[in-house]
Amino acid sequence: TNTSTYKRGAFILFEGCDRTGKSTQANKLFEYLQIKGHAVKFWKFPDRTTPIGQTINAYLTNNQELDDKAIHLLFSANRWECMPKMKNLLLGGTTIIVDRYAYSGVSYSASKGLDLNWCRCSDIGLLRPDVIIFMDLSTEESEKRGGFGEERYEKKDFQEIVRKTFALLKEKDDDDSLWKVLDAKQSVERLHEQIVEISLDIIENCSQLPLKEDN
Ligand code: Z5A
Ligand code: MG
Repeated sequence: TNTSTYKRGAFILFEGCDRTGKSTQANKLFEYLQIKGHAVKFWKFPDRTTPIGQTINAYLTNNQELDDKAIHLLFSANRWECMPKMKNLLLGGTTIIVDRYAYSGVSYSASKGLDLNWCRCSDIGLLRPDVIIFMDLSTEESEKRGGFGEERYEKKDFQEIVRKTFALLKEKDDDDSLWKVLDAKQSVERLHEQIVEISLDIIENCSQLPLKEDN
């Protein structure tokens, strides 16, 4: 192939605590890019459709108990099982919009008291996103949005710790310019405008760069 004209897709990741609007914005971005004629796919973690994902779902809905480390590794395995497909799509020029990923994996598990560095180990070598759109919202605000309290981690005090752990991960990141922290309290439309701008820029700028791995 002619490397000067070859363009890979971008890996655009949405992260953040509960009810911060990740899925709303990820879906809106997906629709926008699709209408504009981009090759684009949507991916959500946990992917509850696979056998591993079904176990994760049983755990999150409080239908199954699992050791904290065992469930952490299953969340991670759920990402690993998707890597070949995701890699092929990106190399084939398709942009993927991902709703939660390894940063959720580490933040939620470490917030339960597991060692942060131990938590990071099982995700080493996964594809690295080209941008992390971090939806930041106070726990007071997210609680107002409803739907809180049905799944395992949906408790205010816990969410507070998760938010701090996400902030720590950003701080520890070798390349914290990857993180775009947005004030998730803004309107859906206002946020969408900012996300479109960030995403078009990333799609353009990463198209000639090699895929990177998480470390
Ligand atoms: N988890 C983990 O432990 N380890 C891992 O490795 C991974 C995940 C990948 C399930 O995740 C749980 O798994 C999660 C982390 C853990 N723990 N919890 N709890 P999930 O992604 O399946 O969770 P979810 O059910 O999709 O909820 P969510 O992601 O927390 O919500 P969201 O996607 O951020 O928000 P939303 O659905 O777009 O919006 C929430 C509500 O707010 C909704 O009523 C919207 O209409 C409203 N909304 C959205 N935007 C706005 C604005 N701008 N203003 C006002 N209202 C808004
Ligand atoms: Mg969601």
